[in-house]
Amino acid sequence: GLGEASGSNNGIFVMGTIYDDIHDIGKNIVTTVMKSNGFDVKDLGVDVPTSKYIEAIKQYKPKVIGISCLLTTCFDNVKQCIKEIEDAGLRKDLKILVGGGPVDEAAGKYMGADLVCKDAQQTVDFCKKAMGVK
Ligand code: B12
Repeated sequence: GLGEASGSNNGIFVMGTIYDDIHDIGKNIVTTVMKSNGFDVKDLGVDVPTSKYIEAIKQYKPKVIGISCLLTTCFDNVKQCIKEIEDAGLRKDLKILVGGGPVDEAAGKYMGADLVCKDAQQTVDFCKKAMGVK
């Protein structure tokens, strides 16, 4: 597929949908487009607990991770997840992207994210810059 054609040497991107949320269509689109642009995407799936993000950050040492959230009732979960990543001392060299239909700038700020991405291309553009891809 496209993924193989362009290789996956652009860097690691960890992606998942926040706990209590099982929406995955947007996450899967972003994952597919990131892979086709040469990123090594570690897709943690849906309903992802904070502990799983923390494990993945320790294991893969990504420069960027993504958290998808389609439910306003889960905004606090994302906020808590980001706080725990920070408390674990893992935020220093890490950018955290959030996205999903109801996530606007204000929500992203509330959650403590670095950037709200409205679509997959914005994710690609940000990650290319963050990971120094020419
Ligand atoms: C499809 C859908 C479902 C499907 C999900 C199927 C699946 N496999 O994902 C099903 C039927 C299972 C479902 C269930 C529920 N849903 Co629903 N669902 C939707 C719906 C119609 C579309 C979502 C979608 O897939 N959009 C298409 C994708 C491509 O768009 P996207 O997710 O926004 O992703 C794009 C960008 O946002 C961005 N992006 C997304 N995530 C990320 C992450 C990162 C890191 C980055 C960089 C970018 C990024 O890139 C993507 C590509 O462009 C929305 C309504 C809507 N219009 O959004 C409601 C909606 C999200 N659901 C809603 C609700 C309430 C529920 C339920 C609670 C319903 C119920 N009572 O059971 C359950 C919750 C289940 C759960 N625990 O999660 C509400 C949420 C309201 C709110 N205030 O939060 C919505 C808004 C509908 C509504 N208007 O009421 N749902």
